[in-house]
Amino acid sequence: MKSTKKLLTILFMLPMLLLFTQQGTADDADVKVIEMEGTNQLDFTVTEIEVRPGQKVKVKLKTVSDFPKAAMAHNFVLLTADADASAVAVASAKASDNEYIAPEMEDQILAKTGLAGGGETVEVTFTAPEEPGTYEYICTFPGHYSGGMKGTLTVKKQAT
Ligand SMILES: [Cu+2]
Repeated sequence: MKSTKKLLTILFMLPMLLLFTQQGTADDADVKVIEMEGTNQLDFTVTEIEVRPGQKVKVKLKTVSDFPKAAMAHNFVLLTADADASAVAVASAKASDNEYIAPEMEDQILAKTGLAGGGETVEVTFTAPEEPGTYEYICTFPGHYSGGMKGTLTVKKQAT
């Protein structure tokens, strides 16, 4: 009698265990995909991103332009909370041999793509910071940050 009850309990719990396991898998695959374009007007078409702490994020950036890549290309560079965006942009604008990323500024960079010329798409997958707050992202192609090419990634617990 007792063992039957035990067996029933186990049988009852099995589906729940499976459910939990499946949910775990679903969470791992829960990547927030952000698709945006970079324009000749030096804009990201998405300037505000909201994510949960530690969420996996994939940013895809496509450059829409007919100009040659040397004249018009974009990247997505996510900065640390206390980064000096202007300093990163100014230094990186000189790093033409390193896809416009100044090596000495890497400690202020959380995630970055390569450069996308017209018609090209670049992407990066990263884990959002655990610390709630606002993180700026910029394009480090010369003149683009000062031309207004930036946006903010907000980490908050109730992000949608
Ligand atoms: Cu740009």
